[in-house]
Amino acid sequence: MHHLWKRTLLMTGATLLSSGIAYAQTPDLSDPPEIEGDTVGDHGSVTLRMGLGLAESSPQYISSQYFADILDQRSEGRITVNVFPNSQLGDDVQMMEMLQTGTLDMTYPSSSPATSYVEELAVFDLPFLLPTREAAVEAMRSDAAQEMLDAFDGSGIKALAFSENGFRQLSNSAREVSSPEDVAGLDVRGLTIRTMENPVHLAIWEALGANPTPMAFGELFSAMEQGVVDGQENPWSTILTSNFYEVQEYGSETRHVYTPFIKMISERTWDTLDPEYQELIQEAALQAADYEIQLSSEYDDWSRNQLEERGMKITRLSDEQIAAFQEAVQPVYDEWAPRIGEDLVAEFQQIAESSMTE
Ligand code: KDG
Repeated sequence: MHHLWKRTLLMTGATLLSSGIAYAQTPDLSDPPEIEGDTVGDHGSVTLRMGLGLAESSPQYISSQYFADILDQRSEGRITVNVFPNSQLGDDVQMMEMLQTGTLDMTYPSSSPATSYVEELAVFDLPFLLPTREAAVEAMRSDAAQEMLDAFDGSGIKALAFSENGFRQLSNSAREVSSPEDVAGLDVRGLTIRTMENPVHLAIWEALGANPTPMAFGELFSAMEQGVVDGQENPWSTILTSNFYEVQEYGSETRHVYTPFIKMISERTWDTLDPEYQELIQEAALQAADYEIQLSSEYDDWSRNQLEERGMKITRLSDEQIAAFQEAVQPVYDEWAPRIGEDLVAEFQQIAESSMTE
């Protein structure tokens, strides 16, 4: 299994080469850590179906194949994970509901649409809260974050681990953007921006004078292609691996939100598993999450550079320009910090400040 997904990626790359576009499909990625640990006992054969939103070349998919490899190897082939990318089984909201009904075993959504299950997750949606990957990882591995994962218990979803979707960047098809005024439009209409189905993201783009439009990820490419929305916001690696650059001319390095992924399993599935299989799945989820963060970090700047090579005009923002965005979205904190919990917000702000002084 380990080498199958590598061959898949190479085939994907070869497809691009056959079309005459000599673009690399992935950066030179770190190999996954060697799979260590004892083989678990024979508690029967299990096949887990996992639905993902992103493409085969994404860190989300590559790390999920590593997750599958760990389970395959440490169960001597008794635990199989079949991974379905590209939102083919549904979007994040639909797949979480499928976990609750038991019609899907696993999924790996952004934390943002999951705030309907655990409202404290919205702390990760607060704009410009976590400025560095180090701060984000410390926040995701904190006791407070573990309490958010535990808060899913009883919802039909067991949340196993946080990993990295990444720093979100603005893209659009209308104009270069380097200020909130460019988003709102002074003598032209405000940009229509697709957001995840999350109230804090709606508030952010309303505060910036845009017309926010919540929409499932799987509908986004065609909505941009048809001009239903002017733009969207996602990490560079998603904009690249989901080919958004084909329908988005402009990018702005806003890094306005750091979004985690959450690896999830259906409680109906979980409850059928022997405790030894449960322990292995939990351990593998954390190992795959750490690997995914590593992959995402290797994709980040490389993806932005690839997007420029493929024709996107990407505006890098100065500290002063970022400060103008931070000032414009301050009302989001005024509204949402009390709802999320001032203590939790303050704890993550402390993590952020410490990371800037280290
Ligand atoms: O499966 C996860 C994807 O759907 C993820 O990219 C979600 O960031 C996301 C978005 O913008 O919907």
